[in-house]
Amino acid sequence: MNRYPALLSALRTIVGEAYVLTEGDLTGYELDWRKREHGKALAVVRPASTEQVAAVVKACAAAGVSIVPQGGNTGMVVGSTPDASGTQVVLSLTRMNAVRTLDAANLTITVEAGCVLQTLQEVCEQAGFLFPLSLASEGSCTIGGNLGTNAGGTQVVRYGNTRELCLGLEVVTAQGEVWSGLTGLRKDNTGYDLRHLFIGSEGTLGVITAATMKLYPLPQSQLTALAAVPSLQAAVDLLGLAHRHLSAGLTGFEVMGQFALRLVVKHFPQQRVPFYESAPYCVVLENSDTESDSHARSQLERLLEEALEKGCVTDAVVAESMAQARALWHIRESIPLAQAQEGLNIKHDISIAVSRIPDFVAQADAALEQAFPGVRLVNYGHLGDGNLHYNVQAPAGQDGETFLREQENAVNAVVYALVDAYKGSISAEHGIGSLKREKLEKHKSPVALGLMRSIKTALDPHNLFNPGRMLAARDH
Ligand code: FAD
Ligand code: 2HG
Ligand code: ZN
Repeated sequence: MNRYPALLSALRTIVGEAYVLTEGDLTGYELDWRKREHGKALAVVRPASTEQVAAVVKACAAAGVSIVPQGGNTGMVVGSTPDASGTQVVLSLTRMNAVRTLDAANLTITVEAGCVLQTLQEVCEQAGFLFPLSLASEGSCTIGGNLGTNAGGTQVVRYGNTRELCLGLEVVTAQGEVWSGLTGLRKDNTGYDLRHLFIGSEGTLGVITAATMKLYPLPQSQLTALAAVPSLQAAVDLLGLAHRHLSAGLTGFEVMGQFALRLVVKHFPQQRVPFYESAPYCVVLENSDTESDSHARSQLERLLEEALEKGCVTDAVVAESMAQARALWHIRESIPLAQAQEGLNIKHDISIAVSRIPDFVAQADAALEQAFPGVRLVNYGHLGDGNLHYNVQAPAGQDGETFLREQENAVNAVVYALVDAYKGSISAEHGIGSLKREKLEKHKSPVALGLMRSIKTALDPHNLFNPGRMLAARDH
């Protein structure tokens, strides 16, 4: 017997019988990507328009039922799935996936929140433009989720996070009103910039229904290289050289530790992974060029020659074709999947000033090895942005679930104490969700937390949207 029969009936009237799911297998909506928590939804509601979203929000608010906005459900911090109470509505935006307009002269595209990122990239490319946001989950994550988390990915070094790519939003507020902010203006200083409140708010302040995003010209050439480096310091030195040689052409700079690459080889044996056996780290870097392929190649070759001379690279390969470039990127993108195959792991999505990363990692590696002998460190990520996925896997032969249950807090304490000491961030790109909520309270200043609570209370006074995520529900 379902609770809230009147609400369910109202929701069916708003979106149609077929789009209010209460029975059958709802695992895809209720279980997070990392399989950390399996919640229970009152219903999964799938609206087809902004008007329907507004009506759903009003109906839920009237019934006192909270809403969990959801896109592709690829989030890493348990923020897009319902809690276990069976009283929350999952509002899935995936039916709202239309491209509304593409303004070539203004270099903007306006798209609905449920559009899958890869679809958006493809639409833009077909029209002769680049939409540069790129993540390994792009085949299923949505632009609404990307905005909700302010996703980063592999092109941030040149184009910035999702926030930097967004020029306007359409949002349904907690009062069920529609804020239409899809201006596409690059300059607009008419008071508080509301768009920035909703970006990165993880579904706690409003439902993003559409967005106007920036477009870029397609580069003439995109060249990818893989380089073996003798140390993390050498990778940082290579990054400095890459900035100097490639300037704005440097569009990606990713580091991969040896154990991370071993996991790729183990779980995806069909992939060819150069250099990993002999180098502690490898780097994937990309040069995008507006001139020509030969110009891009000569720039990249000059960079690698100097890096080899200086000893910050020991071996390197430059992709000869698009297929080879994709294969090199595929190695990097396979790491999270390989790690998931290896078992549950403790993720640390941290950022630290690039210059301090080698010292941080040396200290953190030593502290963890001493406290948890045999622990396996899966260190990789967006070094160009100072963002590491400094993940910890149980010692070989130990069950991941048990390791997490018994040691997660102690492992986190070691890593986050060092992150604080290095003035870094405990969440560079994945957000807070429910997984890091208590950590946020420990690592953010009371003043910052107070301001965040004031914003939540002002925009969502009845705690309708994603309660208990990012901020504790009792705070409002
Ligand atoms: P969901 O997981 O559905 O939701 C994420 C959050 O946004 C939730 O809090 C949800 O409530 C909120 N939300 C969703 N839609 C809306 C909306 N319309 N309005 C308001 N709030 C909304 N992340 C990175 O930053 N960089 C990476 O490189 C990266 N790589 C990844 C690789 C893999 C293999 C996987 C599985 C994940 C990766 N992620 C990465 C994490 C994840 O893909 C991103 O956080 C992504 O932006 C989430 O999009 P989504 O549509 O799946 O959102
Ligand atoms: C990536 O960069 C993602 O691949 C996932 O942000 C990171 O699984 C992770 O820890
Ligand atoms: Zn990442």
